[in-house]
Amino acid sequence: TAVSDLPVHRGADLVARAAAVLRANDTGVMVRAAPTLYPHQWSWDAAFVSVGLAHLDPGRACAELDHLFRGQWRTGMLPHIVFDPGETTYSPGPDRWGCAEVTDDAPAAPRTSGICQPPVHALAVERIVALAERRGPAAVARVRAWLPGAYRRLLAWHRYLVRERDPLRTGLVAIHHGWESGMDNSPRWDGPYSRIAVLPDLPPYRRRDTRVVRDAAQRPTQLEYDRYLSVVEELRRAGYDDARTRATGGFLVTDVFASAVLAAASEALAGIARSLGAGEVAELEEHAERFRAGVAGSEDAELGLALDTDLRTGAPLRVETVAGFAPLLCGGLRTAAERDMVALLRSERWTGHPGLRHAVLPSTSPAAREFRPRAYWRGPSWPVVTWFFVWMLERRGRPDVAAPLRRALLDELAEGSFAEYHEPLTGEPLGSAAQSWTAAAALDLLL
Ligand code: 9YW
Repeated sequence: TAVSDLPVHRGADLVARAAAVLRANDTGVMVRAAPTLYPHQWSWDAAFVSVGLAHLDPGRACAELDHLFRGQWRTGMLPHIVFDPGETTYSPGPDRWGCAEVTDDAPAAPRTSGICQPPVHALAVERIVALAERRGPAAVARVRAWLPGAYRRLLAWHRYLVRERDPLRTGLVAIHHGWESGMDNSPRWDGPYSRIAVLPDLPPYRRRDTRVVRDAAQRPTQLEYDRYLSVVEELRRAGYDDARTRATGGFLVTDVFASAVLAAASEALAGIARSLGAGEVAELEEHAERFRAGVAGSEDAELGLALDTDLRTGAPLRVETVAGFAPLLCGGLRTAAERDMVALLRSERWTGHPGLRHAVLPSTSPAAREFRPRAYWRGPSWPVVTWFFVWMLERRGRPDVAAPLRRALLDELAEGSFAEYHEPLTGEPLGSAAQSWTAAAALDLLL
């Protein structure tokens, strides 16, 4: 059944169940990304989850981000995982990362990973403020009291990215591990990873994902995983020193999606700075402009998508993934180019593909050679990703492009398990059920 065809009370039922998912995943101090598979706090998950929480309890939304901020590094980096000290089963865990053991930049507590994820946080804060305003004076007062502290954290985070991930001012964020993209085994990274040699002395490890998700075909292969952990080991041995990694790291790639996120988030942060009377408005607007231009300049004329670049070889990574629509997140294309990109999004290579169960965005084009409908970021549709595009398109004043995606996403979510991702041709829910950011997406779309 399609949610758009359902009576109102069924929508309300989905809201109640989404709220219950967030409550059940809440440890009291943070919301686990997923109940069993991901029992810690992930960075971009926390931002998305805080938007869901803002619909229920604005104070709890602020607390969720405060928990993440406690893991912030002295450099300003927000780590991709803040570990729950009571949970020891997830791998790679804090000992494997060994951050505080190798650098004073990492906090001793809480323990964190040593890499980051797409900087969606300022966009979440912008939305939390707007939702509080919808709720009334008490919510506004709560969020306003919290905002100046959150702003300083976000400013340090953005300055870190600008300083360490784009020192040459190209307007593109470089990532040091595929996990930093948030799209772990996307075919975007196959080229760069093919050159990563598995360390002969890679310490042994036990994976968690293939024990929880029984269908191994959905998850990265063993060789992929060995390479991921070899890069982690290399980063650790470099003391998580960004300059060293830029000079010698095996994996160094510009991420067009993260760059678009930084452009949009810089715009949001500039707005927050303005509302606080802070002095950094012009600096943040300049960041937005720079990264918007970098993203627009990455468009490949032949594929019609924006592409990442392998900085070790200089080669553009020519794969048709959802990240290629990055310019639609932040703007910057000329009118005709944006029109063409929207047409591509609606075409048979993407949401107009006749085999799709729902006209949402699959992680890889179903028409591409690399498409694998069950394999994690190689084809499945991720509700959080379509939600993010809907949100950014509406934010940019393109409700015409957002509306069909919004409807299709609600239809995909109506099945009610709040899955991590879906098989896009059948709609079958895959990965973890009761994934927090999927529940947050449902709340934000329905409330
Ligand atoms: C992992 C939590 C995380 C997301 C990532 C996604 C996956 C697996 O799950 O990572 O073990 O880190 O790829 O984007 O933040 O939902």
